[in-house]
Amino acid sequence: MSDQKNGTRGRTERRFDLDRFLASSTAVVNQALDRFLPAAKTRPATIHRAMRYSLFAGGKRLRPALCLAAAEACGGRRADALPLACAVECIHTYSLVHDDLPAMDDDDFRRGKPTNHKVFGEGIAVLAGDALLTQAFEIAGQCRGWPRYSHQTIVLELARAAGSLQLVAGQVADLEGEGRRISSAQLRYIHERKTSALLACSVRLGGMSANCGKAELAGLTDFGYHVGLAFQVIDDILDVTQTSEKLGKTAGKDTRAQKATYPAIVGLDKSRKIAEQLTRRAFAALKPFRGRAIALAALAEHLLKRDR
Ligand code: GRG
Repeated sequence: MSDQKNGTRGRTERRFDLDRFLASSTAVVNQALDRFLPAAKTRPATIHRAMRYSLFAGGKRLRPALCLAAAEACGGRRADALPLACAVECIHTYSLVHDDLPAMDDDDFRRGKPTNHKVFGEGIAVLAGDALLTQAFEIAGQCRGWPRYSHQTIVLELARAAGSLQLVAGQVADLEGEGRRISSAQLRYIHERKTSALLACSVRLGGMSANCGKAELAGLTDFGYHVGLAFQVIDDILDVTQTSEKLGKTAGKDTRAQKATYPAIVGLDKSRKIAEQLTRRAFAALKPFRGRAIALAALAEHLLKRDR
């Protein structure tokens, strides 16, 4: 996207140091996750080592960053959003561990390391994913509610994003679509659920932890939805344009698995344009924040321009 067109890049870069924001959000999230998870030596040590192996393998921590940035945009405190940011990262990591299993995407390489089942075996990898998903709800279960968002609302938000109507639904449609010709509408259905739902949940939970108002929550939902869709289009582009070393996961898998992706259906150039359009829609969703969502805007731009 050209700087002139979106009018955001120059502004966000002058006023906002995204690298610093990401470094500090990653550091606090890693410390908090370390506190929330049982120590590696806790019996049965194998499962705790396996959970920690994938959780601390070097993920980009984008969902937690979005959660913390959303809380800040709504005038909230980082400490209030932090447990929810950790819960979302546990769900995300579980989904990757299961996605890599031979019964799913069958991958040997993730976050720059051998996948969980390659190190611990398939049985333990299934259980590590299960335990990470459960851990997310244990963390969320310890959160307090806020005047506008009860404790129950927070837990429901996570459950709905991770459940059989969203994250799991996306994965089912993805699996069933392999080797088949699918329409752009069906592809959109997959992306909305497999990717967008958890990104939207991340920013919504950040807003809820700041006791945000109705208009702010609607803006965050719209922002998360469009950033999530753009994120997956870029992910598909990177799969065909980058190396495995750069991505930290096996490149070129979508083509080999005959997966429906935007590059496969509309080509690379059109896919880039679609990602730019979606990111513009995400910027537009931040209007109600009148400049307070600078970290979210910078993150949206970063996600569009990322190369891994
Ligand atoms: C229920 C058995 C069972 C499995 C569910 C839901 C699911 C498995 C898998 C979906 C996982 C998936 C691959 C979603 C796509 C989202 C995506 C592009 C993930 C990569 O996110 P990054 O780039 O990864 O943020 P890092 O490693 O940096 O955190």
